[in-house]
Amino acid sequence: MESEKGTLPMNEVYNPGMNVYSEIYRKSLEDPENFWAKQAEILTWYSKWNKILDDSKKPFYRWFVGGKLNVSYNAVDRHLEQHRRNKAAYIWVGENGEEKIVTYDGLYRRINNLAKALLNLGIKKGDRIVLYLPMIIEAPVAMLAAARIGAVFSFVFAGFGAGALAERINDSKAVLLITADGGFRNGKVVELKKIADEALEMTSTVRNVIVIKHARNDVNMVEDRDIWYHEIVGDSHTYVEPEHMDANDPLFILYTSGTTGKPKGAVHSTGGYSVWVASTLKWAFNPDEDDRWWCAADIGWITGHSYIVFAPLILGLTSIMYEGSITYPEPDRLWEIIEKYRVNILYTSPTAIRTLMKFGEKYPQRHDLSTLKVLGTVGEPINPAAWKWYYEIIGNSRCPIIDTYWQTETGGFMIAPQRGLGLPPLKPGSATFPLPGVDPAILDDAGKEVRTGEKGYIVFRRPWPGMLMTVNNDDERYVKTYFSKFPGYYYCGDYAVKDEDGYYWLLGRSDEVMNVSGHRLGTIEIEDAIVATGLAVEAAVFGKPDPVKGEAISAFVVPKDANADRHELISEIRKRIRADLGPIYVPDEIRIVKLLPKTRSGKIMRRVVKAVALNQIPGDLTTLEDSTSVDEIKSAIEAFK
Ligand code: 6R9
Repeated sequence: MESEKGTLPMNEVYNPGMNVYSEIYRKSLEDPENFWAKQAEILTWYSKWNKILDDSKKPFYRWFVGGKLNVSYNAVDRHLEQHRRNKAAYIWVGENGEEKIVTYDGLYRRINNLAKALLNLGIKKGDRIVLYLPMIIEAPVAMLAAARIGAVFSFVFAGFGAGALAERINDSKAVLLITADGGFRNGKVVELKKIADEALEMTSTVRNVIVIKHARNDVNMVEDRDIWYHEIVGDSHTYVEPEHMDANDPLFILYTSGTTGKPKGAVHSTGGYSVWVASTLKWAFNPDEDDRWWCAADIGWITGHSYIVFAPLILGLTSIMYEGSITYPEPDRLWEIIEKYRVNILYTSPTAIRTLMKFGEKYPQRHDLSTLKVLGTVGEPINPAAWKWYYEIIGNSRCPIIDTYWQTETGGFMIAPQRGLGLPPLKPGSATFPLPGVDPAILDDAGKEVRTGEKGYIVFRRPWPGMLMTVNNDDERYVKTYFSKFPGYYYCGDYAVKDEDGYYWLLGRSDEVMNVSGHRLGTIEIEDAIVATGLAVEAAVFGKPDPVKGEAISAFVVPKDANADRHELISEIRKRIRADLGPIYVPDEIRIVKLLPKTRSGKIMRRVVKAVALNQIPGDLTTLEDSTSVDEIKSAIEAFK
């Protein structure tokens, strides 16, 4: 491992205070009750819990049982009394350079106004609300207004298509949708309301749609259903008393891809989740009161939920929020924003770094990046070349890189260097050590721990406060997905290895899930969508290694009409996937074949398609039904050479 990846000389960022980490980590495992009781003071509670962890219904763990709190109170109200009333909560930057500064007081007023409007629309505690929004201030406002009145929100990333949105509305049985006329991306308007209208044709639970005027594109307002945001939220000084929520009331549902065609709705709790995200941000990045924190993710993903909205607001920080592409109008957008707003901490993804690296050093060199003191990454393992560029060119060899390994389901960071507890010497590509309370192990197929340096499946041996409570409407799937491969242990679906110094290296997914530009996409979801176009009888989708995206989507498709024009067919499939699932799901390559390799029981052997397509040895073929299918894949590849 060492010789392969190497350890950079890190004296600048090596903090021998690692013994602080070791001590706290040890306490967190030896005496979790006291540890979490103390840690939970990071929040303000209306009333304290009577039990830290209830594990009587494993694996449905419940944290801070009986505790009462409100997340919107914790994220905003309490800061007004703590001298943060006029502190910026968000510095918002639009793609066209427009800027807006929203103070904690401004956020407070917006949240109360919307909360009132929601109550007026008859939204009650426990109701489900879907948010389909671009990166605008109203996004955190809507999340916190929902939390204030106890409604459970589900955010759908604005890059998703109508089919994906409809599926999430249906699964969550949402009664209200909040969207915008449009959002900006690469200088163009994405017509969100139009997509939402299409989705609503496929759903029946939504009573009202609140529409935010943002891009000012024309929209169709449906009478008695659609309402303009600005018409229902005046700027009067309303106050809505925050609901006293139970620590185990759900805060939100966020859908994520899994190994079936249907996305899973991870349900996160009010208390445990909030304690976890605020604690992990502090431990890993240790931001100062006056730091400007920039998590450059989209709010529609878990990274944005936890580290653009909940954790930084609970800690009372100032965040940068940017709507738009990182390469628009030029590939120095990120660097320009860092210089202009004197950003201190940047948290982004390896795929973004690789994208910007391609354009060369001249773009970052145009800007003064000297305010940066910490850098972070998330979403996939970071390759040493990208790590080095980020460290040397962006951080000027001064800033530690906090590589955070975690998932939608974990709520917050699980394995990461922890600046707040004493940084270890960093090794490029390793997420280093577990956070307090996180108890990882690496297992082989038989469930036995592998030896140091051996690859296996990473699991967590005990629950942690930020873990999902269940899968929406599907307790069985929760148990099956996370706790059945290795009974009693939380199974992440990733491979990992631990080196001789105890560092964890994450090595990618061990299941049928791809990681495309840091986004988790299910192969089967895309296959289903391809077949649903009616143009194909079957499809096999897999991730093909890609220097920028990590993985690119490759699809082998058996057409319904063998005589159809290939080019037309391919472009029609692309078009329909874009509209149904969204642009991020559109395959990078589609190849037409007559048949696909299958087992005798009829299952498509994706592994064989992938191996043959990548010119690797396909492994065991004894279960293959028709061996000519392998030649088919080979000749489909040949045809494109
Ligand atoms: C936060 C987030 C989760 C999957 C996860 C793993 C991959 C995320 C990583 C990483 C290696 C890191 N992943 N961070 N792999 N090193 N630092 O990305 O959530 O979208 O649910 O994806 O992403 O494969 O299982 P999510």
